[in-house]
Amino acid sequence: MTVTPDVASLQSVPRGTPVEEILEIVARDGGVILKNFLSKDQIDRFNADVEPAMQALAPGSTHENEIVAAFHGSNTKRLTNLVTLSPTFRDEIINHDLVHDLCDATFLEESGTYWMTTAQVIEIGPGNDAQFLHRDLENWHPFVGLGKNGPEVCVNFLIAFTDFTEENGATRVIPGSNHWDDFEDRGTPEDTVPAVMQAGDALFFSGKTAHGGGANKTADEYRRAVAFAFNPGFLTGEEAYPFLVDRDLATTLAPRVQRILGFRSQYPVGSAGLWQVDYAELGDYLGLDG
Ligand SMILES: O=C(O)CCC(=O)C(=O)O
Ligand SMILES: [Fe+2]
Repeated sequence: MTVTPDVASLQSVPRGTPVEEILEIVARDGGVILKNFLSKDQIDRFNADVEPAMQALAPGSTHENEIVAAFHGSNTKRLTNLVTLSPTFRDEIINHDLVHDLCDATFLEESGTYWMTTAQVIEIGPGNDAQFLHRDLENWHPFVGLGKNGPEVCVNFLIAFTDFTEENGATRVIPGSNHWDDFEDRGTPEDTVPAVMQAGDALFFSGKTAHGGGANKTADEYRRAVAFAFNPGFLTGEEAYPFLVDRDLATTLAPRVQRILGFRSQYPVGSAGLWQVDYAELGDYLGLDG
């Protein structure tokens, strides 16, 4: 059963809002807009970092499965391996205090340590249809059945790297859908509200919240986001970063960044540790400091 949205639009919070307050809003509505999550300078530098790779990338999906290809978008570019491509990403964005504070508060007590499952540019071009509505926890299907009472298995920081308008494909969100009784129900476009944002703002939302990329109805505007998402340590991520990021490069990163990329071990609650070498810390095996 689909219900009308609990709130008419997503709440926005200014920089400096306490983590507990942010998480209260997310627990209630399913998501929140973090104003000025990145500075104008960070936006400009990141966009410059990825520009050559974005230019070289063709829009549309290479996936054979029609449903997956539609999900990826006909005139959408998706760029991964941002740790390698962007110094701004690897030195600043991925080491952002608010990201780590929110992930600590979300995951540590319930599940243990956490790691990054994806960081990808999603650039929606003119004429691209709306993405079908979904919940990000659908990637780990048993959690659909566990529904609203299941553990948090994914949180996403969807960062705006251009302004997001209703016309250019702002992400559509169903506030309150994190509380629905049946997570097989993804809702309808009429239930959604647009996450209108300025470049530098981020939509922080739960894996339990129904959402999807909006249609780009403009003639010539490109809507650029980075979806930057986390799993608890009991889940293994979508992208095999230890095989994408060079080991020498990894040694230059902050320890917590090394951990969320898989260069250090995971410690889920109830476990003596996973992602280890001979039952010992992977970071030790790799000779990392700290
Ligand atoms: O591009 C967007 O606005 C949302 C994309 C998304 O939800 C996804 O790919 O999982
Ligand atoms: Fe999504």
